[in-house]
Amino acid sequence: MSRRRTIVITSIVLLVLFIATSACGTPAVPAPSTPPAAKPSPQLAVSVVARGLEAPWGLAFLPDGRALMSERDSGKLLIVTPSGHVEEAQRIAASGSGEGGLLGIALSPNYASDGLIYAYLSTGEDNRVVRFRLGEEPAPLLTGIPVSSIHNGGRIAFGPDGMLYIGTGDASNRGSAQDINSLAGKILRVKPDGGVPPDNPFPNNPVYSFGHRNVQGLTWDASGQLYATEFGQNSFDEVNRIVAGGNYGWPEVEGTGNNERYLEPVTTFRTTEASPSGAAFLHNGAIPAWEGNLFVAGLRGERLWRLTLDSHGAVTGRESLLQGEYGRLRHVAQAPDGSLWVLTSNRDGRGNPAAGDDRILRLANMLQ
Ligand SMILES: [Ca+2]
Repeated sequence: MSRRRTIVITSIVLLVLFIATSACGTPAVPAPSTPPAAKPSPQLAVSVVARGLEAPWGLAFLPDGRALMSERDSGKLLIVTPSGHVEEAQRIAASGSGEGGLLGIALSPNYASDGLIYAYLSTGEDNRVVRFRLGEEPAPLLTGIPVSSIHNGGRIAFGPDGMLYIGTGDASNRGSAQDINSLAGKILRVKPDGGVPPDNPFPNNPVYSFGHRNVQGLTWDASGQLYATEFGQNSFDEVNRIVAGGNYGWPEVEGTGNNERYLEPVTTFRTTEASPSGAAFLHNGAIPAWEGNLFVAGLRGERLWRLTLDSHGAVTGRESLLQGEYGRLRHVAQAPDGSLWVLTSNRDGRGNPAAGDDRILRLANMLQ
């Protein structure tokens, strides 16, 4: 082949390639479920606040800076000081098997004056929310949430509106998630006394959103918008932006469904890289580079996800933190000093506990 002929053929090939590329229109964009990597994190200081815990689950900070923490299987309510001293406050009667037990805890927004603690726990008959003061016998606040050995939900948190939000699971009965007359597979919203707020989306019904499989993470951004994490079945875990009365698709849809009847997650993870439990936004935190970011604790994924969001709540970047370093992670919460506390869950029957497990980790800037 002559040199000239080679040049002609090469030119034709390039022309064809140019036309083919132009015909594709805009360049390919990443799928919504795999946003780009977030800007790298600052140098982190990770320290162990406390060790020797057993399947810690819920965490709430007292006004004096100490933390209340629940252990799922022992039913212990522990008090943890910022320096890591751990003391048992009381035991709560819970009788769940498997994923059930003593789960989420929350403090009354008026805790300094009323001293009220809320807890989500499993009994032989149901999952329920109870209320009590330290050292007192818990009284039922909301009962009849379906219970099973799996999918019990369990995270509770007060929203900026002063209402108590409760993440539940489908308790192995998938269809219940679409039934607004069942408390399973929902996010519930009740008044601090357990009553139904008059502005709930369904009259006289604690259901706030539905079509959830198993919600174990609830957190609000700086504008007061609620986000929730949810375990998928085989393929896709979800982070959802929660609106009143919204249907999030389970069991018709897992992950992104492309079905206008259901609200889509803001991001999805493979179940192997997440299995997301607790979640927290960082507000006025101790790590300026992470301000406003959303953190999600992964059990099976054995990592802490960091998500960046734009002003519309769309996920613009993701980063895996602590991946494979501390095993399964159950929960993440912002401490009063602005650092992040992370609970491991290696003694929950599904992990490989290391010496010292379970632990509370503290994440802060290296410079501090
Ligand atoms: Ca969904």
